[in-house]
Amino acid sequence: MQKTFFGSPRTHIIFAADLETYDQNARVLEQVHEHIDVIKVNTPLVFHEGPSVIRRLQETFQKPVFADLKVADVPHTDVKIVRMVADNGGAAVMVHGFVGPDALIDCVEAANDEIGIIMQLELTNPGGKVFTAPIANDLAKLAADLNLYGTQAPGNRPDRIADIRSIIGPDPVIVCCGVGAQGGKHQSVLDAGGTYSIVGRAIYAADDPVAAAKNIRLSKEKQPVVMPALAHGQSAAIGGQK
Ligand code: O7E
Repeated sequence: MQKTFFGSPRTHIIFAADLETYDQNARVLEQVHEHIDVIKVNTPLVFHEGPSVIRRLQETFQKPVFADLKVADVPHTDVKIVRMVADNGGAAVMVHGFVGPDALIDCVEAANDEIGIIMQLELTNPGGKVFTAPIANDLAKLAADLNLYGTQAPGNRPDRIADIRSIIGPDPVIVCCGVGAQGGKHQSVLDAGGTYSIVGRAIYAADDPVAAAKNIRLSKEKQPVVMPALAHGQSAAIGGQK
């Protein structure tokens, strides 16, 4: 059984801390931290602030930090990045599945059960359908065979989340980017078997980031209200999926 590097999901939201500096991201996180489970950092922020930004965010906001560094190199380079994340307080690191089994096995070994390895499968941009989508199911099988902590899936293509869940089984986490600005919906992600929605611009670029985060979070808690006593036994739902 895998460790739960992200803890138990509560809001099922990962905040993509994609603003340029620590301070800019911290200002948003101070407002929205109670509505998110995990903080994701990517390469531009780590270049700007250095890898210590991972521990700084983790300690300040008491949330696991997921280093989305999209590791995509030969094994002896990949493992250095994995160790850099582990040694700087990260909870998980993103590795491209196309690096192949040898590189992934070395990454798992380097992670030493201190951090989770999450495999990138299928990019959410339209061009992601050209080269990454055709290999994504095979990569998902490999992720399952290697017992990785989880995989990515495109949050703006719920049918693909369902495909990937059926391949990897119930236990690994599935982190689904593309929710909000790229068209995906939190409720659809969870209905399709995703564990987390990754949300960036729909929160940090909103006029009111708190209201935005709250709305996304609550969208999964809204149950359809069934109207009683409609004619001919029909029913109608109000609310439900946003
Ligand atoms: O569209 P936004 O603003 O919500 O940001 C989306 C974030 O998800 C951003 O950090 C981007 O780098 C990331 N992402 C994608 O948008 N598409 C992908 O295919 C993969 C990721 C990603 O997060 O990969 C790791 C799970």
